[in-house]
Amino acid sequence: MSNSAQIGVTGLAVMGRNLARNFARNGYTVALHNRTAARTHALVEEFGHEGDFVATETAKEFVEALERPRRLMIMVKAGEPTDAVIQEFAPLLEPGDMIIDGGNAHFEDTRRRERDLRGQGIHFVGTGVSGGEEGALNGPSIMPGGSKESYASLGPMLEKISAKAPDSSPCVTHCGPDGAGHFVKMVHNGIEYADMQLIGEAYQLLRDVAGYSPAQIADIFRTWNTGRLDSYLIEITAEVLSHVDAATGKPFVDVVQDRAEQKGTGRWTVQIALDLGVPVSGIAEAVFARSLSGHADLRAASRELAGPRAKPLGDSEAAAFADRVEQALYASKIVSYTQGFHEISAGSDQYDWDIDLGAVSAIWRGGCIIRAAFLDRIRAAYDARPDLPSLLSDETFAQEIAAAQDDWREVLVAATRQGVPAPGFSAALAYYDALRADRLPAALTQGQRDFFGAHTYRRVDREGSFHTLWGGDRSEVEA
Ligand code: NBP
Repeated sequence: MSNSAQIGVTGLAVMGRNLARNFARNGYTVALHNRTAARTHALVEEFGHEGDFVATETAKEFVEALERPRRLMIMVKAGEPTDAVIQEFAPLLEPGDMIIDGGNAHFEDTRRRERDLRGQGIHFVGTGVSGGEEGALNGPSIMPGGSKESYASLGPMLEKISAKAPDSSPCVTHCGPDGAGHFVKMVHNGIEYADMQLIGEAYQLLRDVAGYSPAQIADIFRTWNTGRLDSYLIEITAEVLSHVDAATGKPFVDVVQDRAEQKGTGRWTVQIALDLGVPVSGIAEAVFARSLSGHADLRAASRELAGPRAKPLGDSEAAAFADRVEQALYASKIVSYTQGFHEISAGSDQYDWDIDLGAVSAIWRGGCIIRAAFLDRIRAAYDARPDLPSLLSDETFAQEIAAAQDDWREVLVAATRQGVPAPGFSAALAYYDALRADRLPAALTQGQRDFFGAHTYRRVDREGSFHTLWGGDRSEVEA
C-alpha cells in the first residue's frame, strides 16, 4: 500500500466520500481515512469498484499511503475538528507536502493555519468547494487558495474532478495566496443568499400581488429559465414550486414552515463586508430576511399590526406584472453580484491576493449553486476591462438596468402599496439610486457629527479638514 496514492481524503461524510469517489472515478488512487473507521470501510464496500482506493485506519497508515509530495485533503466539519485533524497529521508530514482544507472554513482561520504550517514547509491550501453532495461527486466548482507551488501540483487534479462550464473549461482557478479561496467561497455563498432571497421575493409578489398559484409560478420560472435568468436556482425553484405534498395534496411550499435556516457563510460575508467598509446591502437583507423569518414569536405578536393586505390582480394585469417582476429580479440580481464582486475586490486589496474577478466569475458557471448563464457576461465584462470599478460601470449591464428600471420601480410601488415585503429588491434599488445620486445626505451626517462630536468635515470647494464652532459664534476653523 505504501506511497501509491496520489491524494488522500480524511473526513468521509457526504462531501468527503463523494469527493474521494470523484478523484477515484477520474483515475487517481485515493487513500481514505475517517475518525470513525466504519465510514472508511463502508465506502470501500459500497463503491470500491469505482476506482483505486487505499483504506487506512490510523493517521500513520494514511500518511504512508500517499506519494510524495503528499496531498492530504481534509473534509471534516469546519472549525475545531479541522484544527484537531491538522494537529494529528502535521507532525507526520514533511516539507513540500500539502494539506488541502475543502471544508467551509472562515478565511481568517485559513490564514492562521497557512501561517502556522508554512514554518514547517507544509503548504496549506484552503479550498472552497461548492455544489453540495451532488457537485462533490460529479464535479464541483473549486476555489483553491494557497501557494502557487501547491497549485502547480494540485491544479491539474482539481481541474480533472471539477465541473466543466458550458464552454468545457474546468470550474477551478487558483484564487490567490492563503485565505483567498475560502474568502471567494464565502462571498459566493453570500451571493447565493441574495439570489435566493430575490427569487423568494419574486415568488411572493407573483403569488400575492399577481394572484398566481405555485404551479403557475413554476411555469413562469420555467419560462424565465430559458432567458437571461437561466440558472440552477431558477431551475430548482420551478421544481420546488410545482411539487405537491403527497400527504395533503397541497402545494409543497404551503406545508413547509416559513422559517429559513442558515449555516453562517452568508453572515460572515456581511460581517467581513462591514469590516472592509463595503456596502453589500442586498446580501445583508437576505441574511436579515432569514433571521426575521425565524422570529416566530415576534411575528405572531405583530400579525395584527395595521397595513394593507394584497389584493390579487386580474388575469391581464397579472401577466404584465409578471413581466415587470422579471425585470426587477434581473436588475436586483445585477446589483447583488455587483456588491459581491466589490467585496472580493476589497478583500483582494486588503490582503494582497490579486484575485482575478473574471476568472472567479468563470468558475462559477458550472458545478456551484449560483451557476448561471449570466456569469459569462460578468466574465466578459472583467475580461474587457479588468479594472472595472463596478459591474454597473459595464456598458451592457448599465443598459440593461436602464431598460429595467421603470418596471423595477413599479414593482416596488406595488409591493409597498400592497404591503408585501421586498427588502432585497428595495435594497438593490436604493443602492443603485445612491450610486447615481449627485448629492447624498452624508453631507448632513458629517454636519451632525461635527456638531455633537467635533469630528470635522471636508468642504467641496477647498482642501483640508474643518470644524464649525457650533457652541460659539459658528465661525469655521481649519482642523
Ligand atoms: P460534516 O460537516 O457533517 O462533518 C462530518 C465529518 O467530520 C465526519 O467525517 C466526522 O468524523 C468528522 N469529524 C468531526 Br464532526 N469532528 C472531528 C474531529 N474532531 N476529528 C476528526 N474528524 C472529525 O460533513 P460534510 O457535510 O460532508 O461536510 C464536510 C465539510 O465540507 C464541512 O466543512 C462543510 O462545511 C463543507 N461543505 C459542505 C457542503 C455540503 O453541502 N454539505 C458543501 C460545501 C462544503 P466521524 O465520522 O468520525 O464523526
